[in-house]
Amino acid sequence: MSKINEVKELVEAGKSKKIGTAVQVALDAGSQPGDILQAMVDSMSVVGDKFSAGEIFVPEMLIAAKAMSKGVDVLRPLMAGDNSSSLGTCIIGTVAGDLHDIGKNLVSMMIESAGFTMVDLGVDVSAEKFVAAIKENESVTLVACSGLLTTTMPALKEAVATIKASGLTGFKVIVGGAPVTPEYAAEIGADGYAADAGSAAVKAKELVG
Ligand code: B12
Repeated sequence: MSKINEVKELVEAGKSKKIGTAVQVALDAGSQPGDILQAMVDSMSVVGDKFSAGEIFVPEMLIAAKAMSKGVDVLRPLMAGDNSSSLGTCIIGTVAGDLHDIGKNLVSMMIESAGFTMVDLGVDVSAEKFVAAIKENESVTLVACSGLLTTTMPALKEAVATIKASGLTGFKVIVGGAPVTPEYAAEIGADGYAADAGSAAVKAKELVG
């Protein structure tokens, strides 16, 4: 089995203790960090499909998520950019009622590598907490809201509406997450949308630059 496939299988099986070494072995064997990351993202899709099919349940999803996070920890230093932070501060969080953070963390990592200073509010972030963070932090140029559940799309809408109604200015709002479409992003008044972490970084630069 190729080293990268081993990483894929360990994520699917939720083997947190083995994943760090497996990622390192894949890197040492010449795999690119981006390819290893993509393999882990693919694993999470497989896990989601198995959950949909009733083959696995929430605990299995959770241990797979933990394994992926451990794998990402090994890749993080290799994916980071120059950290010059010249594009200002980006506030990021997963919206209220939503506990998914892998995608948000990847988006955070890539936006950081594009030159932003990140302030990560974590998961289950209320609209008011986003607004408070914009007030508390200096030179906020971007607010990024993540939503992974169809049931939390209204929370995404509320976050954008509350941020826009706050009267605060000087930043753009970008939204994303699996159920979010460019049309929905536009409909709720977001300034930008991106489908994945790589394009989120490109869009972030475009919005702020
Ligand atoms: C892992 C996981 C969990 C873990 C999360 C752990 C964690 N720390 O994140 C746990 C076990 C907690 C969980 C719980 C639940 N989950 Co869940 N989960 C998943 C799973 C398998 C993987 C998600 C993931 O990490 N994907 C990998 C990342 C890299 O992809 P991503 O999140 O989509 O992010 C990318 C893009 O969307 C985008 N992006 C994301 N955020 C942002 C933000 C911005 C600003 C931008 C620009 C882009 C962007 O860029 C990211 C990187 O490329 C998905 C299945 C799937 N196919 O996604 C189900 C899934 C999302 N979960 C689902 C469900 C139903 C649930 C539960 C309701 C289950 C239950 N019965 O309790 C609960 C809800 C808990 C809650 N209140 O949030 C459904 C959602 C269905 C729907 N359409 O609403 C899915 C799709 C599974 C399924 N097929 O049914 N889950």
